[in-house]
Amino acid sequence: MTASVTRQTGFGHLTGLPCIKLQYGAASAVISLYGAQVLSYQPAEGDEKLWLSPKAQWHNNTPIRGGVPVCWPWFGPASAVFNPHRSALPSHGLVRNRLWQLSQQHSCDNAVSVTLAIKVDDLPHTAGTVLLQLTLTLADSLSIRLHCNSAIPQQGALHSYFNIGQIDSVLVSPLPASWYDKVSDAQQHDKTGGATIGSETDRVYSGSADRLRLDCITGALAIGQQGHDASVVWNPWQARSQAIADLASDSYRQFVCVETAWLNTQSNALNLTQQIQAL
Ligand code: TA6
Repeated sequence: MTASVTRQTGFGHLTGLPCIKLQYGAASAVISLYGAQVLSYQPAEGDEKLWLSPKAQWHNNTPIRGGVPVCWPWFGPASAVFNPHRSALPSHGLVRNRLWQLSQQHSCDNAVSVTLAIKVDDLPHTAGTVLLQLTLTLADSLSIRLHCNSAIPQQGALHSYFNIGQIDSVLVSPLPASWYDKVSDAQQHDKTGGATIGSETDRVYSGSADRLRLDCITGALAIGQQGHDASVVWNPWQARSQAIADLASDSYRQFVCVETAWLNTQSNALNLTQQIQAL
């Protein structure tokens, strides 16, 4: 199979953005060095599985809205563990709006892969410098692995935005019968074993399975997960979509986030993988 790794400048309307394109036969993926954010995954030419907001930006320290943002070392607002000085810290950690470096690349008959790395020396809760790496491997699926060998308090999430065509066609399954619902700030239950989206949805499913399935009008995907302790399903729905500057008012109809997360805050190394495969 023909495999290649090439640098490109700009992606879609994100002009000037430094990116790397991986090609493996008819499959391709594009990752931005800004945020180590996967922006595109096409298992076959033109069949885009990820969603990128038409209003996404990468200037002025803005994290890119869409693709697969990397949340690290905290998820959502920084809890007290990560914020000993009670500073104003960004949501979802520190690395979504920083430039990473290409540190390794490899192509062979079976796959093509790149590793991006970033050294972070300004963690509010830990002294010293910590190396964080993201390895992207493209073959008959796309595997995204976030790893950090330092045993420090760290959370992580691969906050994937999936291109679902039509929001009322979405089913994410199998999911645990109980979840923490951020919208109602309460634990919720149902026995259907899956999530459909018909209103604002922000659910944290602890102990989710190693393999989820996303059904939607653009085709089914298998979402493999390893090293996680939770999965998050998010859609802002109409009112929140209108309130988020880098979403268009109807954007909520076009994506669902299915996120692979490690949310434990005890000291640990991190080795989190999400694998996306068209079915
Ligand atoms: O993963 C869901 C979530 O944490 C939501 O609560 C929502 O705010 C979303 O992520 C987007 O966060 P962001 O910081 O990218 O606006």
